[in-house]
Amino acid sequence: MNESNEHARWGWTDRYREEAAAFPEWIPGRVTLQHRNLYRVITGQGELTAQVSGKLRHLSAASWEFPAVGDFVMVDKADDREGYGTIHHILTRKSAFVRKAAGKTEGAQIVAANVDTVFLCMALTRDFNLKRLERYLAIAWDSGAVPVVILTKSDLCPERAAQTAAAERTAMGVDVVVSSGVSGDGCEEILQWIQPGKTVAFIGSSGVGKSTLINRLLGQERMETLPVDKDGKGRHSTTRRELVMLPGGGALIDTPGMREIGMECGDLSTTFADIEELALACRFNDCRHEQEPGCRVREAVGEGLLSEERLQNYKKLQQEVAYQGLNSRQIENEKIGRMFAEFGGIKNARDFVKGKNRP
Ligand SMILES: Nc1nc2c(ncn2[C@@H]2O[C@H](COP(=O)(O)OP(=O)(O)OP(=O)(O)O)[C@@H](O)[C@H]2O)c(=O)[nH]1
Ligand SMILES: [Mg+2]
Repeated sequence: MNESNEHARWGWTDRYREEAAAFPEWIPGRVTLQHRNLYRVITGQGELTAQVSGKLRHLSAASWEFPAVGDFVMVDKADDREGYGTIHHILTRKSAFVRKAAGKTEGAQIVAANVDTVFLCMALTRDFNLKRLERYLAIAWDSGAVPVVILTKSDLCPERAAQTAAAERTAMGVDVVVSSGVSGDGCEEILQWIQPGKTVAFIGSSGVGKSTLINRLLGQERMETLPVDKDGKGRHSTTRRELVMLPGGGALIDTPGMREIGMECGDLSTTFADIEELALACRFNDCRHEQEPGCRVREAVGEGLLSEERLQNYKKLQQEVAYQGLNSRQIENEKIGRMFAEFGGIKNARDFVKGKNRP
């Protein structure tokens, strides 16, 4: 991408430009699609099909270290094959929505990178599930992107006031939009987040209507959609994550419905700010809110200020976060640690830089 206004509309900012300047031999681009080890990358000089360089592959131990849809990357255009290239470097992500790989106990997977707003989509039908929403919110807060809750299929649910109010209570201050890809309900509101220079991603179970909503917002049948089965379950019609650059500026990422969303990462403190605030008044700093004396959280349950169910869900998620490995900040630290291993660790690297900067 070059310095043109057009690229700024795609989210290319000074922050990326400065980092990219360290690699003058390569050109910057943005990953729009991934299929196994092949990537589609859009650059100022057209679209390329690219693979990861041998060195980058060698340095990348975990899947989150490989390029993901939404990443800004430095690529080398192949001299011998028009339209092909090699990805040498991933520019530092400003946000990453991470989930646990389906069916595995470890291995974080990046669903979308460099997202400004993540639309957490949940249908107002049988899909509606506040516990799942809590999980999504925790992961979204940890990702660095701002969550917005989208309640879909409003045309199928005339009585939605109670569900909307319940979602608003769970989301605590996060915007909740009621929408329909069929009637167009809520679309104008959603479009307010889709601005030049911004990236949005749609996340949620299969069949909730993410792609239908995206088509409605785009005004064209850009994404494939499939009817839900007789149990109301989606059929995984979208099978890959894809970023679409909008003609008016801005980028939008459609994702396949998730079967499972693990708590590999999750910022519980924002999602459960009410409980964490109550916990500050507990007598013991490490209060587990079980039988401890002076527990303000249990008191609040007794007073009807907090539901027992919400407290149990908080404890369950807390355990998952504790046991299922690293959160994204730890992942980032671990990565930095590995990058500086040859200097004898991050501390030596810092001392080295300080020493260099000394007059
Ligand atoms: N009535 C109604 N049906 C909808 C709406 N949105 C989607 N549908 C239908 O629900 C089915 C699933 O929609 P999709 O857009 O494919 O769902 P998705 O969330 O993209 O699903 P995956 O790609 O599998 O993750 C399709 O038959 C759509 O026509 C809506 O707002 N109202
Ligand atoms: Mg879809």
